[in-house]
Amino acid sequence: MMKLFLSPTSPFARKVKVALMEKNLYPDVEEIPVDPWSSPAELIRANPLCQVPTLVTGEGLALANSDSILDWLESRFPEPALRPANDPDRGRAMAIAAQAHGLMQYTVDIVLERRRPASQRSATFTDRRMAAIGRVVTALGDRFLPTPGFGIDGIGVACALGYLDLRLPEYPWRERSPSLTRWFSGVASRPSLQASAPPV
Ligand SMILES: N[C@@H](CCC(=O)N[C@@H](CS)C(=O)NCC(=O)O)C(=O)O
Repeated sequence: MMKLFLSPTSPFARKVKVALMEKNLYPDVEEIPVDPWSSPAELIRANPLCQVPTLVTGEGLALANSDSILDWLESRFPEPALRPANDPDRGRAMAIAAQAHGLMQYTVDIVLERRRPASQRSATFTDRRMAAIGRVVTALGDRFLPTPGFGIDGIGVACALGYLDLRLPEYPWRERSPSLTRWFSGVASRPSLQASAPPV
């Protein structure tokens, strides 16, 4: 039995949950919902970084960092594969997944910045992050549209866009990219995305 520390709004944790579901492994996973910001002892014991997601394997190994967890899952449970077997498709999927990961991280950065007292906020930092978010959304639609099927690239992009909708609902990313909008609508009904959707 694996254990997954997660919080309902974390896009990184959602990525791991979706991957576990797409690999049909979720019946073997015990969910441990935590708020990492309250520094729960159980999470710190497993992962000194005190972050979600943290996956504790059946052997008791605690893995942090969503991409490391996906790497481990892919080597431990290769089927169904979430990565193309060979280049150039494999490289392309990883390139898209990396953009999606950055999109999540930059959106989280803005959320954290907004939580700071007004006197400590940096408009320069927020503007820099917003500009990059805009570029990534455009690039995902123009040249980095996830490949058919729903592997690490699609999972990452869907979780990143879902998190944009949750945290920056005023940001009109759909206007920037009709092709990305169409792709997102096409995958939205997948059971893994439905079951992991953040609370509204
Ligand atoms: N690089 C990590 C980022 C994980 C992360 O930032 N998780 C956030 C929740 S969205 C967290 O646990 N934050 C608590 C903290 O940083 O103290 C990953 O890909 O898993």
